[in-house]
Amino acid sequence: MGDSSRRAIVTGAAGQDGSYLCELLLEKGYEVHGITRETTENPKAGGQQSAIVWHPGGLGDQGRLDDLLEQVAPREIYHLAAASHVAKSFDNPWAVTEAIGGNTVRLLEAMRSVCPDARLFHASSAEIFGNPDQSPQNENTPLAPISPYGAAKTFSTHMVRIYRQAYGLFGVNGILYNHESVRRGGDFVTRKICRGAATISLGQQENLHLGNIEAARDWGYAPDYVRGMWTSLQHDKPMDYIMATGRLHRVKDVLEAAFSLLNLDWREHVVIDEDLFRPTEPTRLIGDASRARQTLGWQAETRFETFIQEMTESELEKLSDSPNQEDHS
Ligand code: GDR
Repeated sequence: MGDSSRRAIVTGAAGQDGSYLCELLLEKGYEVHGITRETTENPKAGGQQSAIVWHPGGLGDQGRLDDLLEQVAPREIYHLAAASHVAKSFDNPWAVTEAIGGNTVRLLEAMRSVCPDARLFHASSAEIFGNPDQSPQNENTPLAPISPYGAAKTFSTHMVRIYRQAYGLFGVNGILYNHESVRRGGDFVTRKICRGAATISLGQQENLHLGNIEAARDWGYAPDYVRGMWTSLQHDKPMDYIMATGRLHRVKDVLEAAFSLLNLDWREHVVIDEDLFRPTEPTRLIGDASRARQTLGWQAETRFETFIQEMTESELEKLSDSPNQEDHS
């Protein structure tokens, strides 16, 4: 194997963030090992997937994970694998707790026993916050999750902090606010809206069913955030960082941006579906990324309107190329 200072493991490598991050690391000359849930040797990923050394089978087995870390001896580990749907975590809380909390602990344990000098980036989430009186949030805002997903991410975030304090591991929590792209899974609201607008504009669909369109989020662009992940592990001290734009948009703003690009009025097509509302959801999730800006020189650069346009145009192009294509993301 090559130079160990440029060897990285990425969990969740086939997902939106994983695929962008693997591409960034390959560009920087890393030897990249990707762990995926899939059990085949050829999982789906964007870009240069043939250059990645794939390790299918997930993070569920401590012995296997210890062996893998020993064999690869990475300098950097990016832990992006998670059950990422907040709404679904209400339906399946135990599976989400295990997939988020259990996997993080197994990874920390493997690091502690096999490669204690490696550096870990853990993809934490804005969903660890939930008190509307504490907004915008920074790294010192008390954690107050209000979804099973958020509670599991809170647990994982604390475990990274505990391993940093107790064992001196180099563990970074990137507290990531929503971040989108053309590779976003089809169940997340931005991609669902951009795809819906494109489908309606081609006359292939009449309506789009949505939940709470008054909800607001701090939406950024995924490639900006993976740049932040890498940068956070190059700093000499491990810390937690908020990664966010600091700007709030409503779901309605996504609708306005995507539909107006296609000369459509979203009000004529959106059907509000009570079943898509969540039992609870945070209301004022706005990230203050001052620490990342001052310490790492990182900031979210891509504007909301720019990536919503890119996503909408990409959906239109995909549908025009292959009108009956299914969304398997
Ligand atoms: P979120 O993203 O839950 O914030 O988690 P999502 O895109 O699912 O929801 C954003 C907002 O849109 C509202 N909404 C709908 N959401 C979905 N998915 N489908 C709908 O039909 C719909 N209608 C309205 C939601 O109520 C919500 O307010 C994302 C994920 O990437 C997490 O993994 C990550 O940790 C957080 O962002 C930060």
